[in-house]
Amino acid sequence: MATTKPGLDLDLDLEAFWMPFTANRQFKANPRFLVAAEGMHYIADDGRKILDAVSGLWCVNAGHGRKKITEAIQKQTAELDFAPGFQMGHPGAFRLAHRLAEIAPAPLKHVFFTNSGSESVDTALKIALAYHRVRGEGGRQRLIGRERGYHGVGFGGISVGGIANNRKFFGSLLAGVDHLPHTHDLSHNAFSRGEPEWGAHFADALESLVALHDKSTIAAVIVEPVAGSTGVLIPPKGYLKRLREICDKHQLLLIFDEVITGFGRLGAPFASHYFDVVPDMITLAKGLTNAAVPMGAVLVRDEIYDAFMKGPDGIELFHGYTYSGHPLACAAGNAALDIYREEGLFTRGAELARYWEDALHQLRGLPHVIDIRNLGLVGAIELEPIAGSPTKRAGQALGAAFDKGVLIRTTGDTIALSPPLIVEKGQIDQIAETLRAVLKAA
Ligand code: PXG
Repeated sequence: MATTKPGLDLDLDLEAFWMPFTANRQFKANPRFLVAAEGMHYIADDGRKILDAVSGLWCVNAGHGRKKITEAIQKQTAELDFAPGFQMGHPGAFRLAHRLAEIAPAPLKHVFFTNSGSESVDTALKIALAYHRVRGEGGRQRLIGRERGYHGVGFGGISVGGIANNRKFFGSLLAGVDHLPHTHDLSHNAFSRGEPEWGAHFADALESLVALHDKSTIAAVIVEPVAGSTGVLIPPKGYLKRLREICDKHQLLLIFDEVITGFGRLGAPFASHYFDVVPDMITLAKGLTNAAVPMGAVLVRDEIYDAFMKGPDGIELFHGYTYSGHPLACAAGNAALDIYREEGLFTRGAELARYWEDALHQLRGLPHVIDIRNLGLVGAIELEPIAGSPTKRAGQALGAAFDKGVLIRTTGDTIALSPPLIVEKGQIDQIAETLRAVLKAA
């Protein structure tokens, strides 16, 4: 296999890097490189400007190459490159935790740092199990996820997750996990604008799981408020509130996985604010540092933290990572929060949501478009699969859009869109017009 791409001024060994979630052979036969980024754009290796309609991978919420973040990282690495996080502290981590707790829904006042969304999810699941144990209900060991859920790739995350390909290769996973049904039903909800009217009753499946397993065996329920990487599934009106009520009734912890919905994606700081539903823990990553340095976090409710702090002297939670609260990540996180605040990016999505919605729904009626859905600055266009070749139609659209200068994301046969929150209306038009041209030809 060729080790260099013709025209690319780099001598690259394409085989050494086993690329994540990538068809390696296909990519390496026809590689696509991004070599620089600024604002709303990437620069491809052929020098073309590519409009980023997906915030990298749903993570560069404030746009690319933000000077303030770059400078904060540079300053931090010159001053204190690393500090051990076990039995030692550095100010940046405490500062960032405090600021996150200020933004979080009121009772979630404590922050555990990780390095990714996957680690945040596994951390939250472990805290849930340990919490029930320290308060004397160690029988609550069952975890409940949802079909089509994506919670990263750790063993905890794939166990509660609901995407078959992410699970089936990896053995028996965690024991004692069950799943709620997903809420996606095009026969009722196709082309809904915002939250679908129909489907809150899907939450009642949690009552059935409680009846089946008994509440005394269930520790926690984890869901994405809006499922992202499984195809942008918007929760039906009232669904999340109902889940919260059922969790309260049976003392189940409710975890919102806000790795995608956090940091302004829906036009509010977190989805929890947007839906006015307060979970017991929130998992974060991605936009936390505007993706400039890997970092994740779990926001934890007072009562949970307090239960641990009342235990015997010594380490309260036997969990943590070498890089929990890494100084560079904290510097990037603090700078990202400054930008989100100064530029009003937590609520900019709300101002643009209607324009975004209209731009996307104007694509209704194009060939093979079977659904369009949106919320805040997230959107999806679902295409009818080519018979016998699922994912191919959307995959071709991705290639065609890239050739026309717009980076989109696809999952199955759904095009997923989540532009940086600094997107301008003209750029929303460009995304929609590019997709119109691509889909017309599909
Ligand atoms: N939870 C959610 C809800 C996510 O979306 C993770 C956890 C895991 O985060 P890390 O940082 O471990 O990857 C995610 C990640 C896509 C795509 O294109 C989505 C994710 C990652 C990569 C690609 O849909 N989400």
